[in-house]
Amino acid sequence: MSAANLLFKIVLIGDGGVGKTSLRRRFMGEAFTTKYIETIGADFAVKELTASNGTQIRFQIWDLAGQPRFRAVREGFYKGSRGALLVYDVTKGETYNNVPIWAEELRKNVAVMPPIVLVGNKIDLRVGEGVYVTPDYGEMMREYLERRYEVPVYFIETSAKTGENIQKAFYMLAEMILTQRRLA
Ligand code: G3D
Ligand code: MG
Repeated sequence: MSAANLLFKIVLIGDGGVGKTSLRRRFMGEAFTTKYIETIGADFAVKELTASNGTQIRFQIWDLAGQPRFRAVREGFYKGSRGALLVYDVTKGETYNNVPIWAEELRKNVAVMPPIVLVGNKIDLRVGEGVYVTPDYGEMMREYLERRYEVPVYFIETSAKTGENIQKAFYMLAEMILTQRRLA
């Protein structure tokens, strides 16, 4: 099958400020253009990647831009997504607590629940004294999501500032989508 046929829409979801846009920018590199979809307050960019078995795919990466009007977003943003990066901020417990709300919103707006990469971002800030979300909590949330939605969920911690694990997060999602596709 040609690469043109392997275009997958993926969505970046999670609370405002957790680093969704930064993750995408890091992944894309500096030179990318986005298309802004005014009516739903979202934008997307396309990035090609090669999976481990050599399969060429293209990701159409959707990201909520600014403050969306939620009703319209529900209709247009999630539709047809084949994978999701669900992001929280390891320095803000509330963003971790809100992960199930985002998963539920995703489920309500897709015909088939897609595989998820759960991303604990901003690990460069998890230094010194403080209350942080630890990897154990990430793993607990991963298990919860997998059990509740019966889809593969992978957990990873990243830093959009240093670039740590950014490529791996997106490539894991690609592998999961391709596996789902083979099983379908
Ligand atoms: P969002 O798209 O989820 O709303 P953004 O989040 O990507 O706009 O990021 C929100 C703020 O967090 C930005 O700072 C951004 O630079 C910062 N940020 C994102 N990821 C990381 C990270 O991994 N580490 C650190 N230290 N900061 C990060 P500003 O100051 O521009 O609001
Ligand atoms: Mg953003």
